[in-house]
Amino acid sequence: MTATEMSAELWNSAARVLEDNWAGDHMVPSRKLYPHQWSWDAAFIAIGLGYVNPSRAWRDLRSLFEAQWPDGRVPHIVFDPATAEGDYFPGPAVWNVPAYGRRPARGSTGIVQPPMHAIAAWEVYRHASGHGAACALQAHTELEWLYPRLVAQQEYLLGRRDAGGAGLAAIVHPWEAGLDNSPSWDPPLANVPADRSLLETYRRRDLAVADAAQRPTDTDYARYIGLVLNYRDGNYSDHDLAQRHGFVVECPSFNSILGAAELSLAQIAGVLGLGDQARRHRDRAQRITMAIASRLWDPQTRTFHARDVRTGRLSPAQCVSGLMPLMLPDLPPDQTEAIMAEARSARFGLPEQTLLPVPSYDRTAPDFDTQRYWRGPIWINMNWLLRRGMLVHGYRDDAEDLRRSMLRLVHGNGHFEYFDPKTGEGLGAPAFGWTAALSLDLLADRSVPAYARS
Ligand code: 9WN
Repeated sequence: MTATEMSAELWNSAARVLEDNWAGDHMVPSRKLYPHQWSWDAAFIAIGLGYVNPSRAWRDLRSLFEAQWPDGRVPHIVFDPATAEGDYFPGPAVWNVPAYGRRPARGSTGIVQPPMHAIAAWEVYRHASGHGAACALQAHTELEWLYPRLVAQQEYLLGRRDAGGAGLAAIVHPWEAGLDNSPSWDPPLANVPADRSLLETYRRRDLAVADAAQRPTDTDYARYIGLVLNYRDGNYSDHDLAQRHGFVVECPSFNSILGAAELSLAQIAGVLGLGDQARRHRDRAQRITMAIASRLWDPQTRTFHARDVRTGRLSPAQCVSGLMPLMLPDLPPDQTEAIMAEARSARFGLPEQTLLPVPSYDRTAPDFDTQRYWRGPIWINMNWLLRRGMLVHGYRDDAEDLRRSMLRLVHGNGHFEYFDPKTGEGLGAPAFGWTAALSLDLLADRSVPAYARS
């Protein structure tokens, strides 16, 4: 098969996944496992929809931000009222979110996910002119609608969630990172009681539709539910988090996205004619970068780690999240080079050595697991962000190798949620939205992010 035929085949299959996962006014990540709208999935998916159906990209982002809380938080799941409680766990009744704004009660969860949306909105806007004048005009109008909401989202995270007081956002649940059972969370989670009787009251649904070996253990799940109940029972308040809540962590991936979002907001403010705001966003991005560089960096391992705000300790695990600060153009050169060295090391082995994209966890760690979720498997969104960082810092050859290895992987194995880091076999949910969406972007877009270093 020629490269052109491969690209056409992949393009068509990806577009089909997005078509099939459209649910009227929003996208679902996967019909099989995730029947509602997820926050950072919507952002990654919008980037792909921007090529095949920009109106849906904007509609999906609107659906998500229509569920934004008055305090600025954007919920990690917006529940589809047409989906039964039993079709996803923990569903609306467990979260029991009160009515807010004009939203009915139980319409969403009360936690967040990484703020990828400004990055997505800017990407969709950037590609809109390719679809003609009407699309370009629509993109401008949508940016005007989204901009204040995106700013409120950042202000929530940088305000109420700055539990460590150093200018970074803390997450209160592993699900907030989107890297659900990454080994980064093991030490902070060890202090959270694992009450397994909770799994008798509340039954897991994921194991009915996915292989248990590829999902979190019951012990971890009991902790996840305990954390949800604690945050819920405190009315989702962020007051005194470090004292009142068992899991309060600064994640390098979450905060790198937070910083990169400020740079996309600067671009958006620019096209909306808000020059002063653009400068504010760039300043904020720089402050977030400096806070990551000083607080989450371990000079011993020469990579970035999650910090437990309650104990002040860095998590020892070397995870793909540690590579994410590469997205930030003002990262000190020494740290930039260290990330590239880490990505090329036996731990992550860029395609040059393995022909595969980077795994979610250190390949050499004794507990590296080729099947279980975020404890080894390859995820396309993480690799897409890593490639973006490479382009930001001018590592064009590595970025191109990574792009090709992602496309090869998805073309050969399908639009799966994640992939075995040794064989490339597809794992988790099939017909997964962001794998398809980002494949479209990788096929179409070889350009450098607008704020890349020259
Ligand atoms: C919990 C939807 C989400 C992704 C996360 C991924 C997984 C959910 C789950 O699926 O998490 O939010 O039930 O395991 O880890 O990144 O957004 O695709």
